[in-house]
Amino acid sequence: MALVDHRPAATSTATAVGSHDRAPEGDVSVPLSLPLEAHPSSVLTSSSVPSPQLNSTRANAAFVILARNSDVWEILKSIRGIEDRFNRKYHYPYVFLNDQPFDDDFKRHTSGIASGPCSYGLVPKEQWEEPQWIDEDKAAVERQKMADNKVIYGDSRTYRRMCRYQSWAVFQHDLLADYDYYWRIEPSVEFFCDIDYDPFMYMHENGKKYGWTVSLYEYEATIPTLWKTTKEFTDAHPEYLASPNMLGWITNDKGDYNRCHFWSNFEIGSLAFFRSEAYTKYFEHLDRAGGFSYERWGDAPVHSIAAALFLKPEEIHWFHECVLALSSTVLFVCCSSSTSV
Ligand SMILES: Nc1nc2c(ncn2[C@@H]2O[C@H](COP(=O)(O)OP(=O)(O)O)[C@@H](O)[C@H]2O)c(=O)[nH]1
Ligand SMILES: [Mg+2]
Repeated sequence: MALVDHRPAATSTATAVGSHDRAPEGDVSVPLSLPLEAHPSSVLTSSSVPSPQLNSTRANAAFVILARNSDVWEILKSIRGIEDRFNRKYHYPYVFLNDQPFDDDFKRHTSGIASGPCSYGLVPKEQWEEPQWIDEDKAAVERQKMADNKVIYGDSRTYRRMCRYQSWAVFQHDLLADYDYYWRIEPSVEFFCDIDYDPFMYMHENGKKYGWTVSLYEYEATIPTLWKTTKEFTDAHPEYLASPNMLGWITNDKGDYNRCHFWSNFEIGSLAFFRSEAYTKYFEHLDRAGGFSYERWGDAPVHSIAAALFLKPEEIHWFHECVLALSSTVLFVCCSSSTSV
């Protein structure tokens, strides 16, 4: 059934289109705009919410969502939340990425509730699959060992691919090429309060390069050699270390990684940082070591260690006041409000 947009034309400079269910396959942009009056106003609590001036006061930024077609219902909940709490006032665009082509249902449902333009991209196979130096037999043995030890996602090859992709290649996707900042959204993420300012603009205006809400301890079994491999890199390339940096925040008294990391189900980042020479070379070093396949290195500790080492503390922002995003997972914070971030 064709989806017809009955909403009135936007008064802003954003482009409106009428139907979103005929989008071609592959990388495609589905522009959509939604006038402010089309939204229910019940969740808006602050009278001081700035009126968005589309294309003038917004940052050059987008939400990025890596998802499978089967994630559509959980993704819709997350989009509903971010729209109601924030984006209904700003209409930032969404970039959806998938290792398989998105189906029409996914595109129709997501573009139907997003108030900003939606683009749907395919992850290049060569960026999704393991690099050629990975020994597949060894990787399979290691996955089985983790499965036997009941490590979460321990047996999953696709989860490892996802983590490796989100660690670096996602930032190189063509659909993100023109943006300065991304805000990662995942399935089943809930926003418990209204966000009555623009976090992207906050990042932009205050020179922030990484923003987070919740910090956790990584499962030790998933990263046995991540810190050793990181140290090899920083020993060889001390020139990339920021001064000052947040090494103290991620290490214990013995100088080992304390497994503290920023939860990547919510993160706002500078794309320039994740495309920088320091981060790129760091990722390449990790990738060569094989831990994304032989262990189960997550994108969250990789992003976090990099931010802690290659950024200055003042470039990292804790969105603690209001931008709190949680999933149904039990989470706890491993730093206190006195932390200098
Ligand atoms: N396209 C695609 N997306 C995936 C795949 N596995 C996970 N994702 C996405 O990657 C993100 C992280 O996955 P999730 O299951 O939430 O992992 P968790 O947050 O570590 O529990 C989510 O946005 C998922 O939708 C996959 O095999 N293909
Ligand atoms: Mg998740």
